[in-house]
Amino acid sequence: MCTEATKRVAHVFSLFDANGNGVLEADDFDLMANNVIEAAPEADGAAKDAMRAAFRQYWTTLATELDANGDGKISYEEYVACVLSPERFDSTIGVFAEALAALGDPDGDGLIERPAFVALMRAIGFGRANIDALFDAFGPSDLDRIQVAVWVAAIKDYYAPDKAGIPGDLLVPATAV
Ligand SMILES: [Ca+2]
Ligand SMILES: [Ca+2]
Repeated sequence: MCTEATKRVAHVFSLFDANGNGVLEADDFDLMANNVIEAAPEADGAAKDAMRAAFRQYWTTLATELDANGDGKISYEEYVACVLSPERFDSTIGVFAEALAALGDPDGDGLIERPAFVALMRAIGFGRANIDALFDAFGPSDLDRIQVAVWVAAIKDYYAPDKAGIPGDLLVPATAV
């Protein structure tokens, strides 16, 4: 895996460790799911349920793949080994990406306005300047909207172990200007 990929997922690990105790647990994912759903008040119930389910699947994939001793905690080293293994994590991140992007497109027209994008990404914990840099990298339209499909693809790329120099790298604090 490349350095950029490691930096990307290290940042997500720090954000997902919502209670800051250095390991991921089921509680972290429940907390994160609630925060993200609250950031999309216009989304319908089905989209919110899908997001909750996607966070749960994210957690259960980690727990099933990694938590051999069953103590309900995932370390950074375990996390990186799993999420950067496409054969173990691709389908989970695909579900997660679709659910997150759908929350940002409550009217279902396939487009996401910047405020909706910013609200969701702030809820996860990314920095405002990083979020705007990413949105700009997606090439928003004149109405400052991006395509859902572009965002979904970028989320999947974010977890790709061999990709560098991608828009998702803009979310890592050290690379922001
Ligand atoms: Ca934690
Ligand atoms: Ca829309």
